[in-house]
Amino acid sequence: MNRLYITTPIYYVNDRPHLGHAYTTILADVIRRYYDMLGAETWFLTGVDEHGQKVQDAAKKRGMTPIEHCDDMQRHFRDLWPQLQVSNDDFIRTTEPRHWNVVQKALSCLYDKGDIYEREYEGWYSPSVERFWTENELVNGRCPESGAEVVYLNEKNYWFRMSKYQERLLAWIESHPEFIVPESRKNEVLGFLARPLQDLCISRPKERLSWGIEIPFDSNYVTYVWFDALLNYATGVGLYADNARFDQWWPATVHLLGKDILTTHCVYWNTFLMALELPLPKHFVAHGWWLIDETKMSKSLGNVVSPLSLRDKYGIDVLRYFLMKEMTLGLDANFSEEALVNRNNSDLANDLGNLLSRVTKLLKKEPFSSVVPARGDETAEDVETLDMVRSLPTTVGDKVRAWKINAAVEDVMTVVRRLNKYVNDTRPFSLVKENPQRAGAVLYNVLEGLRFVATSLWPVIPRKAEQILVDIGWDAGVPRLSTLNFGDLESGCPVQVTQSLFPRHDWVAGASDFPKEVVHESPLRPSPSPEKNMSTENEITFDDFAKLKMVVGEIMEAETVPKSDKLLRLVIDIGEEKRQIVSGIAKYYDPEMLVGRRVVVLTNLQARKIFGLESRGMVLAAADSSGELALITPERYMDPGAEVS
Ligand code: ME8
Repeated sequence: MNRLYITTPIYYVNDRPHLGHAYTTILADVIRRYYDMLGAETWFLTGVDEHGQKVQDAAKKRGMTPIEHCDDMQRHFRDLWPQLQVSNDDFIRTTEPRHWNVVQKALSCLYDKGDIYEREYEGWYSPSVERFWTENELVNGRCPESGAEVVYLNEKNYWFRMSKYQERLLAWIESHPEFIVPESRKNEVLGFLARPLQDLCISRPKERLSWGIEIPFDSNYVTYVWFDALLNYATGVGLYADNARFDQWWPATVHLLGKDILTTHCVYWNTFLMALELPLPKHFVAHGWWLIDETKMSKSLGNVVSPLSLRDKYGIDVLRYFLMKEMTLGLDANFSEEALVNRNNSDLANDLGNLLSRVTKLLKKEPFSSVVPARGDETAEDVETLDMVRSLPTTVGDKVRAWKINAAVEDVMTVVRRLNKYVNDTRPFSLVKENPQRAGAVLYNVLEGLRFVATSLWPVIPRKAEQILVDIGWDAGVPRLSTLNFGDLESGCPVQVTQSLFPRHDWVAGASDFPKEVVHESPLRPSPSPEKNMSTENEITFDDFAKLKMVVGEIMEAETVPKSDKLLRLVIDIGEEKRQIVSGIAKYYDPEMLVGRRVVVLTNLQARKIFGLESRGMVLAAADSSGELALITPERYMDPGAEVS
């Protein structure tokens, strides 16, 4: 496989991210880094789900408009990822114009081909999970999924002919054994599909829920949040906006998800794609839950663990290592701070840290003078250990391709333990007196072993792995797994000892608990801006204001202006014409990300020449005190040319 397009679910912005969200996103990052090392071209998308009842309710609780709430909350997700060493390529918000466009086009397409139809429906509606249930599906008269109250509704809605695709989906799952992983989840989906599939209600009347993407053929409705949310995966790589890019990345290689959202992904999403005549993703990988005291860690239960508090206490590499090692694909895992400390002490401090410090400390002494010793001939004593080292990239690569990250990490740790045994058996610390050459050859083998280990663990613990490589005298950057070659480490390169690379941590039973965070005990509010002195000195009259002609425009083209790092050349459809505008936003927006966006354009600004290009008009943006810039966009879909006043 030479290309990987990997996604995480887009998380609801009804609350802050917790360890469960961090797990899926770090897992995606680790897989992506492994594929980079295996020589693939990769693209990694994550983001946030901003529409629907949950978000509307959360905004209301905080006394904010939904978009104010989303603008504020999305930062907690967007800003978290770099702090956890996650290197996503794109971060999508479902309120972005690029996404509305896709959702509305997809809805129109399905409506035109008759896969969306109108129907009066009477039944039980669960506001908590935003869907209808039949009488038989209710459990003790309540929502079977959330346990919350249901209400009886009679309303006209739009429905997607999901039932039409049941047979095709079943046949697809059965003929593609790796489509849904692990097997237990595949069987769950097959079980679901063994019953007749119902059509899916994909609209919500605005009088009940206004926070959503308007249905293009009926302005009294917004679309169901899942119809909107799932399409993010296609928006993210240019569906209906950039065909070349879309063809490059679609179908997605893998959607990662928790087992809580299996049906929406494996049934709803695949049937939407079939109806839209788009290829299906290659794999759905559903992991288990992080539990606290045998209960799912979740925002609504208020038992969530903050990933940043753990990072601050133990360091990002320890946290990433623990999360990747502790959860077996498909199974639930219990989180406790004690387990994290134990895992750190046994694997990182004892096994790996000890191996590294034993050899680097020995190499500081004579006759080695802190440099990589010469490689010797391979003896019978070496073969088994070195064979294990040499086959590590292949065994790790195989496990990664099977999405078994914890097993890949275990393979690396097996080699670490083997190398420790090799040092114990060959005793280079005693051998150095009688046979310094052989002692040097043993140490060379261990250094090479550590180079294979650090490279194979780099996706999980990038910082520490890079430090190990430097310590053992390798200064050529992180090697690719696919090109690792035993013997490439050059003798004579400097070796160093880094103190406390893998410190032990103490765990005193009952002394402290993990940093639990009960989210929203008091509503989160953005910090109030300092009082501004609203001087009347610069007031303008209404007539002055009326002179400004501002309209909504859609960006058709965007490219950098040669020799300028600030400017972009934009072509904007403003309704009756297309305008070329040169705008100073290059530092804040990638040109690719702008195409399809709707912006506000001041159209009657005198034309100017900027860098030799005629610019007719101005794109409006806001700047905050730190100089960060954000484009002004209409709050919902508007045709180009709509007047702003
Ligand atoms: O479901 N253990 O968003 P969400 C492991 N917006 N992973 C967990 C977890 C736990 N205890 N809790 C959450 C939504 N997760 C929708 C998705 S996608 C088109 C729309 C992770 O904020 C896991 O990946 O409820 C789970 O599937 C996801 O967060 C749910 O996030």
